[in-house]
Amino acid sequence: MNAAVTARAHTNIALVKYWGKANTDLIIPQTSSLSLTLDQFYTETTVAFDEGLTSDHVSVNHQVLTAQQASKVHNFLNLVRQQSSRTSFARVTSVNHVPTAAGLASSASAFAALAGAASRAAGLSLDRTALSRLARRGSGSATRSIFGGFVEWHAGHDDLSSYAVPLIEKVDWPIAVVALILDPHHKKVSSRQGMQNSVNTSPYYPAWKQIVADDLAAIKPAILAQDFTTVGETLESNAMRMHALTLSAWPPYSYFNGDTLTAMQTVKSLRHEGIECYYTLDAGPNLKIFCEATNVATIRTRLAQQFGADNVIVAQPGPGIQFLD
Ligand code: 2P0
Repeated sequence: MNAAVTARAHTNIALVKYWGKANTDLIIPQTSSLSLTLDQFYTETTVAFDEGLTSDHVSVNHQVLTAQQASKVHNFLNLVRQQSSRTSFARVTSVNHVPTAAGLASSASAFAALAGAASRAAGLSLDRTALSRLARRGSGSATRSIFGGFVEWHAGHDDLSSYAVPLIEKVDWPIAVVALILDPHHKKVSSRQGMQNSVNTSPYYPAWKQIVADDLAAIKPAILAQDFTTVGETLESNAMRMHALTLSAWPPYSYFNGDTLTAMQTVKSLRHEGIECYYTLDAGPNLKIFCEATNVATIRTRLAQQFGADNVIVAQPGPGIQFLD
């Protein structure tokens, strides 16, 4: 057996969303996107290639996956084997410190950690750009989780040109993201399926591409200037316009539930009371509320009263991929 390698990667929340592929095999997106890596949600993955195995062996959160459940991981390991001299199967052990498929983008941290651990265990020595490209082949949002802080994924046009770059890795800005878990269960429409449906059937898709270009142009200088209001307004409108692509698709669908709408109203009430904060949502009903650190306690208390303290998690900007040896 070759040496085992363990990598830890954090998840990220997109402030300007990725919602649609131009190339589904290579996972080249229709647009660029921009995210913030979070410290509270991460995946630790250990990979060892082992000549003694007769198939890839994958466990997630201490449960062994069936061949069907592990097919994405197996396909990903095939890519790593193609890029390296390894031919043997691998043992993969992964633990998510994030509510799986709760719309907290666990595939981002999972494939970023897998890209790091598998490539190193296979004897490859990839720089972070190459790691970002490799992670992209597992899941689009994983492209960005190689880096910490504010990260932009340049859409590019092929495998070589589509990767993430950090905008600010060490965030010296007292901000936080309050995650509100409204439903921890698996989503009914996967992101992969949902975004493809939007690309293929939403008449608003061309407008979305222009919105993303405009929002990126607005949010990048605002982040650099620590202009909280512009960042907040941009991320909230971007999220709602992404979700408009689900309602305008055919057949239409939505990731919102009733509590999602109630929680949006709470954020608006807080703003009305002078507590400036903004929400975003991914492919699930849970809100992530972007706020200044000085307002975290007030927001947390309000959400805990309404939705239960266990459902409120406060995150700060987090780091890029780390190797644990
Ligand atoms: C994002 N999401 O930018 C967007 C916003 C969800 C909403 O990327 O098919 O799991 O593996 O590339 O990355 C979630 O989709 O999809 C996602 P695939 P992924 O974070």
